[in-house]
Amino acid sequence: VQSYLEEIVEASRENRKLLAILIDPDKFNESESAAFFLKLPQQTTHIFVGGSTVSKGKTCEVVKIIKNVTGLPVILFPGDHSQISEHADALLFLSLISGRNPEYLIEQQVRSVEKIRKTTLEIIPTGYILIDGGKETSVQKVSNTLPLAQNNIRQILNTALAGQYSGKKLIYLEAGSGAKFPVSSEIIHAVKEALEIPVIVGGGIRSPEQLQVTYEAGADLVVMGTAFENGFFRN
Ligand code: 1GP
Repeated sequence: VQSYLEEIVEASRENRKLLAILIDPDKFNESESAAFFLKLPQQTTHIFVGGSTVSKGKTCEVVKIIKNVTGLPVILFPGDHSQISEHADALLFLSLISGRNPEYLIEQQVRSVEKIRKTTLEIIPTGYILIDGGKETSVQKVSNTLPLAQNNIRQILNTALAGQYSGKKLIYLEAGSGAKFPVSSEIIHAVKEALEIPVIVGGGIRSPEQLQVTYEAGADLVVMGTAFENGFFRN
């Protein structure tokens, strides 16, 4: 099997757009899981699993259920070191590089290592950049860091490049789950132009039109969560 990262890099090179649906384990309803997967858009390529805070043991439970109902790759998108499950396929090894809180730059990462070493998860180094989405999101609250302002494109761009230069394989531009407005096309375009690695964009993208706009701006992979919490677009 080719690596999950390689698949994303190749899609990016060939301009094939990817769509990840984000499942928050605490909000996942087991009895409706089969119906949930049937209603997902056909173009869905990945399932991401995670949340800023998730109750203990829930991630593992939910990943196992998801693996039973779909053949899509299941990638962990953990809010902290407790959200790691050996049953997933890969792990976004996130560093919150927009923030200045060592807890989410390196401490959680160090604390996750012993667990990760016991798994066969593919580890994908990812620079995670929190950008203002018009309201205080749970990433901001839990991480106790400030998002970068959307008009400070220079700072966002420099942060993304610093991520690439320090070896991150993906850059994730995050407006936060349930953001009032998503990351602007101007930001996505500027980051995509400058970077050599794939760009993930998420937060506040709710309609097929917004999804299209995000792709056109240059996102390689878009993450949608809230819009699918009931299994379908809530236009
Ligand atoms: C959050 O980027 C994801 O981490 C998805 O956000 O729930 O707003 O789609 P939404």
